[in-house]
Amino acid sequence: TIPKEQWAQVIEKTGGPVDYKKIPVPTPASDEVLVNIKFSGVCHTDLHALNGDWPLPTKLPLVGGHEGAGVVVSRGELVKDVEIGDHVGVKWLNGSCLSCEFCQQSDEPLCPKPLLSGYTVDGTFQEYCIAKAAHVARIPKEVPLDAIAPVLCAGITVYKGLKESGVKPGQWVAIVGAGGGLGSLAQQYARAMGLRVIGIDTGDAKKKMCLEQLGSEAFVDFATSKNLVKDVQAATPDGLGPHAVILVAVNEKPFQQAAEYVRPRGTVVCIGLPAGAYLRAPVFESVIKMITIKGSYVGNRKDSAEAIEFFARGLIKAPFQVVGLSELQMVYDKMQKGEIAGRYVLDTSK
Ligand code: 8ID
Ligand code: ZN
Repeated sequence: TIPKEQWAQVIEKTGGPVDYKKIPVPTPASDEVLVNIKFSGVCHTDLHALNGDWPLPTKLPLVGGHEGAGVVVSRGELVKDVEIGDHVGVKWLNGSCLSCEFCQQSDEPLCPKPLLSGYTVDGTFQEYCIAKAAHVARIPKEVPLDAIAPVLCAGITVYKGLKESGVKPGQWVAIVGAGGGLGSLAQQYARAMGLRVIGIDTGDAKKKMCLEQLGSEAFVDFATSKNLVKDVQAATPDGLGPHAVILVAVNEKPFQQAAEYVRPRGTVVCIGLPAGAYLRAPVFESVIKMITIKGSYVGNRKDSAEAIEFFARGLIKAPFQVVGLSELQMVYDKMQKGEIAGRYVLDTSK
């Protein structure tokens, strides 16, 4: 039976704090499902939402969260292809119109009228969350719901970003922000896709994790390197730099360095969204090296299914720590300081 009230983490005003309190359990509309969220990852996007970092306002009050893994407990009358008891994921893209040009061509993240979990609609930092049935990710029953949670944003996003980079098996990719949530998964997806990886981040804990656990063949510490551009290029055997750069850092500087060390004909993929940041690249080198610089934004439903399939096949193992939903503020404090190696996952029952 579905309770009338539930525990949730609620933001009353931009800048916080988050308030752990009881709120009503919502009722799904005709094309929606109600998901009993068991676990939710905490993405840096949730912290950007709390801090009001972006030029797009959030709803208020707001329940954040968009890496929710759980069980369908009720559904609207139009929902035919999701069953009660199915395991599903609630993603950043909670819903889209399904009829615009972008939705028609499977570019639904570009829909001009998206519903964004934990941003424009309430998200997964609650026990019961609503999502459009057409957009929930299908999770096979044998996949653990705690470990799959970070895949539902971080995993999908980096998998899509790697595909968008156009790199081929055997080529080199630099992951910038390798020690964080997206970065740790990016190394695992890159390895599973046959790529060779350079991790860029800072600190011995993240270095050890990248080299010993996640599959980076080289690690460059951005805080201690005397010449980052040279060090990254030197990590490739011919010294010409990585074929692609995946930027998942939350800092403007690396967005201005990547074009300098990427290999000629290479691609810089921007994914991280630091507040107020601008891209910068030298025109001369960008031209004579024929560089591509592009953005990549989450993934469509097919990318999502593929990212989950890689995980289900046992190819993706990234570290995560589980704490109670009630401890979200502690996770935000650590994230703000850059102290999290990997991902935190919240157990909504605690
Ligand atoms: O679809 C999208 N484009 C999308 C999807 C999901 C998340 C974008 N994002 C964005 C988030 O909003 C956030 O801006 O990706 C960014 C990374 O999210 P995250 O992985 O959840 O953040 P994190 O766990 O805090 O990791 C960030 C890492 O960056 C490192 C930090 O040390 C940390 O490990 N870092 C920083 I800050 N500056 C760096 C630098 N100069 C750096 N690493 C290398 N060089
Ligand atoms: Zn996210």
